[in-house]
Amino acid sequence: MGIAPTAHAESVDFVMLYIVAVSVVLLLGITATMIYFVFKYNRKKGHQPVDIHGNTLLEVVWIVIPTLLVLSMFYFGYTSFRELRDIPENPFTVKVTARMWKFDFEYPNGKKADTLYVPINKDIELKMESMDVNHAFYIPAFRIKEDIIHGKVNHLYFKPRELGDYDVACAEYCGLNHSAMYTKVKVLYENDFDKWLKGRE
Ligand SMILES: [Cu+2]
Repeated sequence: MGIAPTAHAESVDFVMLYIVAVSVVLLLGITATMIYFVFKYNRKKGHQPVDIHGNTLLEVVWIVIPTLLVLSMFYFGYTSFRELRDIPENPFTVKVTARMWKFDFEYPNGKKADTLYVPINKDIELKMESMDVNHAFYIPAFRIKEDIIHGKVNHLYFKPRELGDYDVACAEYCGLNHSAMYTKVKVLYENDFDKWLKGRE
């Protein structure tokens, strides 16, 4: 696995791994304990259940540990969500228009394209509108997705740190050719991007 194409993708992957790791530890721990107890406290061996009601230490442990775990999941999830919502000052803004069944991109100088070209290491803001039904703008490699709702302007923010071509998909069923509603985001060096932006093609 290479380096994640955005810092945000890295934090999303971290939250995912963290939650899966905690879940696996709990699953294995609980299952192992359960199986062990089934054999150890087998009634046929003469064991009688013990009343643990009022055991303060036990109650504190099973309240505090799960609470801390759940709060830590919330903390990591929320901070990586904030990265998407706190758009830095003066981003490079591209207008996105979604319609059945393609995306159009319009740049500040009026240039239009059906592929999203962006410069590397710049804050990119998408201002997204729909001409017809609801769509969703999804860049799986960047771990970002936002609905495009008819009659509303929605925003998406990212900062690419790796050159390359990444898939863009519509992620909201929008009719017959929804499944073909794909394009690319192409991350270029800034001078290549400027050349493209000023050029005719
Ligand atoms: Cu669509």
